[in-house]
Amino acid sequence: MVNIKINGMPFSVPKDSTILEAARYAGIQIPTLCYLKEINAIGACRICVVEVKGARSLVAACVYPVAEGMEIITNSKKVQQARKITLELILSTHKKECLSCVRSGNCELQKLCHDFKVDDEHRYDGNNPEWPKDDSAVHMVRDDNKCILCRRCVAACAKWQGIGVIGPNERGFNTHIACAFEQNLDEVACVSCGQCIVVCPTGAIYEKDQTDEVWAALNDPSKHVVVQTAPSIRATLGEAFGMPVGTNVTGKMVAALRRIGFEKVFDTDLAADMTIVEEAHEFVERVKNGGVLPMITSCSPGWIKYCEHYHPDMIPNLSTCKSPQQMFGATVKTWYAEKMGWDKKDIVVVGVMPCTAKKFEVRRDDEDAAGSGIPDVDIALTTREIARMIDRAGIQFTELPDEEFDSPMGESTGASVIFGATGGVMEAALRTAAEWVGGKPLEQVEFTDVRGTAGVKEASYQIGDLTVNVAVASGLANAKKLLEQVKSGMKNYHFIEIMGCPGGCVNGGGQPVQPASVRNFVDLKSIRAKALYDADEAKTLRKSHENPALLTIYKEYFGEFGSHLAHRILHTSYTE
Ligand code: HC1
Repeated sequence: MVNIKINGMPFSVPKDSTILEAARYAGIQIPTLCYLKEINAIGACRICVVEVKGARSLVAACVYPVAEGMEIITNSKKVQQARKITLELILSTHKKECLSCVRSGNCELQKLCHDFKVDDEHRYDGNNPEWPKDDSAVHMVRDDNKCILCRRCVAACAKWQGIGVIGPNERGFNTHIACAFEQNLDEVACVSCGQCIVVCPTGAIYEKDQTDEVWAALNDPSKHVVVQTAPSIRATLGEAFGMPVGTNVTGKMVAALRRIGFEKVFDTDLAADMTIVEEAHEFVERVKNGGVLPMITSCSPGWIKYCEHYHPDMIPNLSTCKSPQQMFGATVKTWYAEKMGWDKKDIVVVGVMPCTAKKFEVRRDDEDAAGSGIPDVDIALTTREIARMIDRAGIQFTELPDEEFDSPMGESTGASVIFGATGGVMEAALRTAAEWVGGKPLEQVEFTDVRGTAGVKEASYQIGDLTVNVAVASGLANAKKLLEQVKSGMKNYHFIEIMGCPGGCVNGGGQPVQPASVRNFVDLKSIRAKALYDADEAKTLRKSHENPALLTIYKEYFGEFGSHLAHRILHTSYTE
């Protein structure tokens, strides 16, 4: 520990802290813009400047380390003036469309301008380049006219995901963030994960909004509009309405969707249970018949795109199971359509997903089980988009009663709800595989070694006669490390779970945006995941193969797990 003074008050703080961290220990928040914990400590934006006694000029708190006896002033007139001028300079190149901007009310630049009383937005206006919007990708739009060059998106893409398809192009006033050689995003190997969106402090990057398409379907009396919600949405949607991180809002979410006007409010969790029975069946078959191992999970579309682009040699290792989102849509447009006497052409399936890559997934080839080019899922919305729909409908989310999903496709087990956290798919699959192979009920359903937010986890379990080696990775930079170890023969696994986003879907690119002031100091991934593990524990049924609705669907339609029909409707293929 070292002894320092902040604003004249003595504090003892860990010796390796930066001034930013030390101030936080002392209960003082220093504003930031470019800083992102662990991946973007570059001291570039100068918003976090503070005075240090004896230093020749103001220093950037995010990179400046504390030292014994240091005296720091975080809010002097000089500091406040410097921050205000910096904000005015940032505004001079910022497209000020604040009334209609998708981030209005949740923009870090807007909040700082308010806090520092920037009352002349045009003080330093001059001639600026105009950048064309890049809306070439299926999932997102980049508007460099709102970019403040903080480089958080560049760091997220390169360091969390190990991809690096964006970076600064040109110099000086012409500096802008784009793909190499000014290619459009749809021309490079972007995997659509959306991690760049959730770290952007302004409205420079955002998902392609499809809410108008959903409103149009809801207003069309010839359509049956069915909504499904991914496992993690219940643990995050409340944040969009000011509720604490980690609040489980399942009941209010269902109530809100019903009030928006969806004819059926169903749960993707049912299809997560279906994924598990199909995947566990596929795994057991591969082990018995000498199939390709390790088998790797296939429900994260960002991971699938990454595998196809960057590791096509591993495609035979991918499970052929469609993701739960797609299995759900395929089942609605086959079994459920028949049961309800609905024409599959009149059904609109909307997914509410934590993930921007799901917008890409719905358009993949081979995701049209009902045939005639009818997609399994019509529209994938992010958590943020459904929150905007709830707002537009005037629904008072926090005041809603708790309601239940519709039957039968709202029934699920604890195994499915943990899909939203890294390790959850593996744990769910192990619960089923262990029971099938062991031939007797599992006493202990928790596989805790695969829980937690570490980027890579591994464990070995005795299942029947086989010691099954498993690994779990989240975030594609971690996935890359793991795959390299597998390819080199350094590691020998039977089953691997990979999720594209660090921490899994709870931290997906479609989740509510938390500002850096929260993101840098609160472990969003763990707190959101805890809500899912608590939901699992509260369930009576915790193994996918015990889901009664699933058993009915197989009895009435698919037959055995892994049957020919199940393969045709619920499995998919990949392209190099
Ligand atoms: Fe996920 Fe999945 S868990 S991919 O992580 O398998 O997006 O939440 O919906 O499809 O069920 C995401 C989450 C989600 C699918 C499921």
